[in-house]
Amino acid sequence: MVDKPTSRWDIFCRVIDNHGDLGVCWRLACDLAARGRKVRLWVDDASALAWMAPAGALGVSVLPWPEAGPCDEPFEVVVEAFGCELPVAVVARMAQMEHTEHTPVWINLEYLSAEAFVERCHGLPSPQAGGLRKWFYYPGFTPGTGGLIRESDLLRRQQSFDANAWLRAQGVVPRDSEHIVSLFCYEQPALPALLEQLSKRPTLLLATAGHAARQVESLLGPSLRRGTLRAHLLPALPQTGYDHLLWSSDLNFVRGEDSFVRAQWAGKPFVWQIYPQADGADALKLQAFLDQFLALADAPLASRIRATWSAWNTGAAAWPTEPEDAAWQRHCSNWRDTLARQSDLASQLIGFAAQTR
Ligand code: TRH
Repeated sequence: MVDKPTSRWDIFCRVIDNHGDLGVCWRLACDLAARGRKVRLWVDDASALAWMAPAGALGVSVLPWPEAGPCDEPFEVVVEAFGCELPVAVVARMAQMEHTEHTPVWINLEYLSAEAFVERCHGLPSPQAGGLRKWFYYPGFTPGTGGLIRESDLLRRQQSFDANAWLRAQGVVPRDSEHIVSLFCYEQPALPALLEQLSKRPTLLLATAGHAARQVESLLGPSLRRGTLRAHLLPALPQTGYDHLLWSSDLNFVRGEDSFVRAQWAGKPFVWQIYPQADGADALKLQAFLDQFLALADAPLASRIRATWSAWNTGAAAWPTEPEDAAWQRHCSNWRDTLARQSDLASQLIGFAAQTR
């Protein structure tokens, strides 16, 4: 049974660039809806949902960003994603509702990071004009944070997933000895070095639509082959299909925020291209994650992974790790199991909102 005070949620999302802002908000909206909540997702550019979520989701309505003028009555919980700044009318309406039984809980859902400030700032209130309070909510990798999006049936679906059948349905037939590598990246100066290394072993490279497919095609030419490497260019997949791609691959190259998290749930070796930031903040964020992720790894494995991730994020020509590294595989599956023992983001948000109201 759904507890009444948190049964209806508004999520506000502005698309800054790429697909992560909407990708995270969509997954969260679906996960809340699957737990019996009614969700309105307000977004300034919903166009990517045409391929990311063509079937929509029961319990989630997607609405255009409310421009100036009177607004709909806010729901019990209002999530401002990534500090996107709520429409003025929504804040004004919430201020009018202040000190009534209908006052919404206003939560600012922050970007994911493993940096130390996350545990310090998670769940802190921030007083706003009009007597309102906004709560800072940080996803993260430790019990002292808001956790990660993990649908209740995610790991069960993963266990019964038939990778070969899914690949065949995409028109992809791997050969017996081939390693399957998925590629989702930004502009990537280290790609030539990676392709060179992959061309020395039987590899099937599945390049996602956009930057990855374009760069692979331009480096390999129309044959999409080099040595024992062959590539396949994928269309833009629905989010569920992208998860299936991660589960079907032996090694996943991911980027941004949402694909990075989903690769961790896949439990397979992954390499993260961090979203580049002008002030060097990306390097700190990358190191903070590696420190947590590798805390229990043995020293030789940790240094191989650090070197590989560093090459991928700095465009270095060297390519230190072998895709078939068994210790790397074990480490990623143990990491997934550790994360799965923590409470997920939607459950924690629901608990937090109920407690705060
Ligand atoms: O697209 P990203 O780089 O997104 C972001 C944004 O740039 C954002 O502004 C920034 O702040 C953030 O990174 C850190 O990468 P991300 O987060 O992995 O989002 C991609 C989404 O697209 C994710 O939900 C998975 C989805 N996707 C599909 O649904 N189908 C596909 O075929 C692919 C390749 C991705």
